[in-house]
This record gives sequence, structure tokens and C-alpha cells, in this order.
Amino acid sequence: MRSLWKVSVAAGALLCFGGTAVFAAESLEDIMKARHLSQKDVLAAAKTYVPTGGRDEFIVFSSGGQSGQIIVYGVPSMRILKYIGVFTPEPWQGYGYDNESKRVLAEGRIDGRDPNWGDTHHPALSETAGKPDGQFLFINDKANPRIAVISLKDFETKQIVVNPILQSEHGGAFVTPNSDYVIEAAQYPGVLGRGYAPLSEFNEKFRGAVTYWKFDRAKGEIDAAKSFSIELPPYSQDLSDAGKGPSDGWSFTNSFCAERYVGGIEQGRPPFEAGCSANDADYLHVINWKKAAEVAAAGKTTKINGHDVIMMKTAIEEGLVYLIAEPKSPHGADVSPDGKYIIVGGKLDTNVSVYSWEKIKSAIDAKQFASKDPYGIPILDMKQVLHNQIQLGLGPLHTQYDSKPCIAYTSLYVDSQVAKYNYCEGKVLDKISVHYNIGHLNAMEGESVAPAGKYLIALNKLAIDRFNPVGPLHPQNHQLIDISGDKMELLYDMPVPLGEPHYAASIAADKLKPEIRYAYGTDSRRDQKSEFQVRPGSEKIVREPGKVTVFGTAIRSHFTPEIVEANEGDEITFHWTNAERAEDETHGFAVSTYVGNLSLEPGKTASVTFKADRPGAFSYYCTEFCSALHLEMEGYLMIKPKGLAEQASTKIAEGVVYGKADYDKQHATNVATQAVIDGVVKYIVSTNFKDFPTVPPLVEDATDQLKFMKEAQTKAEEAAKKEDWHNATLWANQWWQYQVKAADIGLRVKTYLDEHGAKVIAK
Ligand code: CUK
Ligand code: CUA
Repeated sequence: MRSLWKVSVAAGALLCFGGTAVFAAESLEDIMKARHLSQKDVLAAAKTYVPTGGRDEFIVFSSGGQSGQIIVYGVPSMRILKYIGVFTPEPWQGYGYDNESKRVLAEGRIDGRDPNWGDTHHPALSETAGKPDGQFLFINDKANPRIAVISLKDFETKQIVVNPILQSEHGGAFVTPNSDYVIEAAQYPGVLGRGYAPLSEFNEKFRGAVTYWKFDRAKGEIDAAKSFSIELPPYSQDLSDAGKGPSDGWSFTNSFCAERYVGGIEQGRPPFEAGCSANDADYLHVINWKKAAEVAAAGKTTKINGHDVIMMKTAIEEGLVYLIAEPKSPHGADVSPDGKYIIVGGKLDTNVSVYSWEKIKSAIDAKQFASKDPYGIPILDMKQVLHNQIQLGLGPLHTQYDSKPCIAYTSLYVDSQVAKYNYCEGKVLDKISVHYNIGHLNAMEGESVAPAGKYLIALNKLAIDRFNPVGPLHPQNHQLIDISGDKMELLYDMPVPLGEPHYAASIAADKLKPEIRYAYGTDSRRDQKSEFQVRPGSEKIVREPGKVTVFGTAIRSHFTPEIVEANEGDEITFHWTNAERAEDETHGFAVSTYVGNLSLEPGKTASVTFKADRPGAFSYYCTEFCSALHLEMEGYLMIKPKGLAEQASTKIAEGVVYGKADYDKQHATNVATQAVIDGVVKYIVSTNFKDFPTVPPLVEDATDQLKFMKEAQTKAEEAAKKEDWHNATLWANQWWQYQVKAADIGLRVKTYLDEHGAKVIAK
């Protein structure tokens, strides 16, 4: 061991960097000197470093902005773990390439068009009693008003619902404390139902709205039939939040451009930005969603595109909606963990406004209204319902909460800072500079009833000079901040190269319990057994006039079947089931020029259908490096040109021809390999391997391989008996392939058991 260490130090000494032998450094001081690191840098590194094989304490789900996806990463390491395809095809996951996921994307078809992208802004984790429960994730598409449902059992998108009435949205997805409803508020006013009216009739015909999507947790789906919307004035509704504790049953949606200005530079009018920020105040919409749900259930709605809409007149009569003035160009509206306060930022203000729920509720109960808006909605007196206003700096946007009572963090867009303050007492406690122009921020579980504290992420809009230059389009910059002490400490910069992540949701990692493999033959997008799954040994090719349907399996390292014949003009469908049980044994499937990528995770069944409109000999192959013979995991799709169709099946040519010596050599190898396998199996079964949940499925897999091995062995020996040495050698080789796979799994199990402290319990 010692001599090995010496060798590596000596080798490292040869790799010089700036005249200093970086890799030879033997102490922390040497490394600090060589890499110009301060004590603070090293401390930050130690706080974020997760040793090899280690896990993060929190998992963050960040919107992927214009990519229409979600980015999953760990905190404190900031290591990216996954992209989840949501509104946009994502080839690695086969999302948008297999029939199963095409169905999900097709749900997001809007007015006959496939956007094939989304502008994801606000992810929300499902909650139980106001705390993230690790079951589901929701996210909105601002551009094409839609909400997606993702299951955290497998981190896959299961459903997309199209908003039936809005033409754009922003204030989604936000959930009520038990995820009964997913809130989606409009952004730019439109004609409800996506209709037309001239801009001269903006005040009369254009409207905003907020939609409450009913979530059916047992089904894991939004139930569109039980969902409803409330018609609102044509103010640009913005971010929303659900009340909790004393304010449970209510929701809050702010707005900008309550001026109802409609721009028109081309007519010589000042632009939108001038007219939409002319007044001193916009409105916070305060909505009684629980009562609104009763009103909707009682049928006091108007159907627009088959969707229940509570019209403004009804909403006012039933006391469902109220307005409160809020300072210039408000943005975030964030309810405190105890549900007693709503903090609102103003993009053109220097204050955050802290509204008191108790004061709002008593003003509503006492019907103490300052005035009405042009549509007759009661307006509460802002001064009467404010708890306080706190001067934080320029451009306060969004607010997150700490585990310590009364402590909040607000992003300051213009100042490029985060402010920490006590909102109960109205005292600023600390500020930290971020790089640059922060939008949202996320404290761990910082929007729940019980925030976890510890870390805060600044989701900055501009990276400018922070990273190596990569052309005019820069990555965005997520910065990790330690909030465990009195002073905030900047720990880490993470470039985000996928899109502009507006918001992120976080959860303690131990609340997530995703599956390791699917139940055999699962259609993952429907979360049920696929009608197209087959077991190894039952693979088949079904031929009907004009149609070829393949029911196949993938297992290290072959597809069954591997030669498929069809005629030009046929409709071809492949249904593949991955027959592996081993963790992380994914196979892929692609056909040259015909089929994009299918991802076949262990147990999954995925399908693809296409028209064989061009004849040729098309190779297909496994797209994941799944085993030593991954490159050999291949096949041919033979699309015979018209006219050749009537001919008999193609004869397969032989390459190398084998004799007795080849067989004897392979046979001797197999006997030796078997001795190794027997040794590993003997060791595994002598341990308490059943105590480790990861291991039995692997053992099951290895047992399968050994079963296939026996079949190949029998075929080899039968051929040898007939002195058919060519086929005997080929089958002996296949026998060996199965041995290698069994040995590979066996050795993985042995390593796992050694590393996890398994004990020998039997001889
Ligand atoms: S956000 Cu969507 S414009 Cu401040 Cu929630 Cu970025
Ligand atoms: Cu299966 Cu590569």
C-alpha cells in the first residue's frame, strides 16, 4: 500500500501547473497555495463536498425554463442528477419517441398544435398537511397554458392538462396544503376560451382568471371534470400562493398592469412598460377557494370550452374575491409558514409589504371596504391590513422562509442581493451580494409549514463573468448560500446550461423513495402493466396484411428477435420489454433513420410504431453501453422493396465456419468459467445477502442468466453429439455469454456485500 502511494505521488509530481506540482501536494496548505485558495474557499469546499459514493441531504427540482424540462440536483453538492422531460421531447428518456410517452405529450396538444416546447416557471411538490411529501411534482408552462404532473416514483411525466380558457399563464403551479388543488393563474389578459375581440374592447371583453385544478392523489392525476376557474378583471395576474393554517382555504394572486394599458407603439402611443407601471399600485387578489369549490359544485358556473367558470358577478355576490392595493409592479406573493402573513415584493419598490391575514380576514368579515374596482370587486384598505412595510433595497421580488420563526429571505433583483430580515419586527438582519440579478430564491422546504433552513439557493438571471466563456449565450447561475448562521455565506456557483430556471422546489432527500426497477412489463407512463409485454421465451413477430408487430425482449446483450423482415409500405411496431432485474441495467433501442431513442429501463415495456416507407437493410442497436458485448447488441430490420415482397424469407449467410478444435477450446473455457461462478455463488449464499434489498433482485437476475445458460449448453452438447461442430461452437459461445453475464452480476453482488458489511452466516 505504502509503495503504491509513493508511486502515485511521484507520478503526480510530473504534472506541473503554473510551475507548482499541484497533484504532488501532500498537505492542505500546499494545495491552497498551488490553487490560490483562501481559508474561506476551503471551508466552503468542505461544506459542499460530498465524498465519492455519498449522498446529498436535499434534492432540488428546478424549472428548466425554455427547455420545457425540469433539472434535478443535490444540495449541498449542486451535482445535477437528472433532467426530466416535461413539455419537450427528451431523447435519452425516450420521451416523445416511444408511443407511451407520445400519448402524454399529445395530451398537451393545444388547439390542434403540438408546441413541442414549454416555458416552465414554477415547480411545486405535492404536500400533505403543508409539508412536501415526495409523491408528485407539478409544473406550469407559461407560454402555452398547461400544467404537468410528474410522479416521483420514477421521475417521469404522467399527465399534461391544457387550460381550457387561458391563452397565457404565470401563477402556477402552486398547491394547497394537502394538494387538493393545483393553482394556475393567468398572465396576459385574453378572451376566455382563447377567442377574439378587438383591443378597443379590452375593458369589456378581455379577462384574466385563476384556475383551480382538482388533484386526485389516488390516481396521481388532475381531474379536469372537477376543476374550475374564477373569472377576473383584465389585470395581468401574476404569482400565487395558497394560504395555510389560519389562512387555509384562501389563495393569493397578485397582478401587474392593473392600469389595463394596451400599448401601441406603432400608433405613436407609449409602450406597454410605460402604461403598465404608471399608477402607484396594483392589486393582490384574495380568493376564498374553498367556498369557490362549493359554488362550482353547486353549478353556479358558466361553461367555457366545457370547463366550469365562476363568472365575476357570481364571485362578487358569493364573496369569493377581494382586492388589496399593493405597491408598484408587485411580483412574488409568499405566505409565511404559520399562514399569518403574506409578503409581497414590488419590482419598482424598495419595500416588501407584509400583509396580516388576521387583519384581512376581519376587514372582509366586517365588510370594511375602501372602494370597488371598475368591475365591482371590493377593495380592502391597504393601510388597514398591512402588518408592516420593510425597506430592503431595490427590486424585491420573491420571499422564502427560514426554520427560525419570523426570519425571511427576499431576492433583490436590481441590487443583486439577498436580504435576510425579521418580518415580525420589521428589522433587516443581513444582506449578501449574488451574481447577478437574482430572480427567485429557494430555501430548503422554504415554502412549507416547516421550512428546513440550512441552505438557500439564489436563482440568478445573469452569470456575466462568473464562468469560462462559452459564446454570447451564457449559462445561468445558481448560487448556494449557507443560512445556518447569523450571517449568510456564499458557498458555491453552479452554472445551469439548459434554460432559464425561474423557480425551484426542494425537499429532504430521505422523503423521496423512487423505484429502482419497474414491475415486469410496465407501461411507465400509465403506471400499469403493458398489454404488450412478453417474457423471455415468448417473443413473437405477428404478421397481418400491411402490418408487422414485434413483441420482443432486451437482456444483456441481445434483442430477441434480432432479424425482422417487413415489406415496403408496412406499418411496423416494436414492443420491447427489458427483462433485467439488475439495478441500472437500461437498454436503448434505435433503428437507423427510422426510430429515435427508446429508453428501456429494467422492467419497462416501450413501443414504437412507424411506416416502412423506404426499403433497405436497416441496422438497429442498443443505445446504452450495457455490458461488455453492448456493441454486439444489434439487429436488422429488413424492409424489402416492393416486388420482392412475395419472395421467401432471406437466407442468412455464414461468416467464419467452426470445427472440432474450436468447440473443444470454447468448452474448456466454459468449464473454467463455471468454477469461478460456483465460487462466487457459494460465497453469496453463505452471507446474510437477503438483508440487503438491493441484492435479491440481482441474484434473481443471475439465476435467470444461469437458466438461459443451461438451455444454450444443452443445444451446444446436442450439436456436438451430432458432430455439428459449427453450431456446437456457436452455442457453446452463447453458453459462455450467459456465464459472463451471471459472473458479472455475481461479482457486483460480492462487491456490494463487501462494501456494505455483509456477514457470513452459513458455511
Ligand atoms: S418568475 Cu416567472 S418571470 Cu419571478 Cu416566478 Cu421569472
Ligand atoms: Cu443493451 Cu447496450
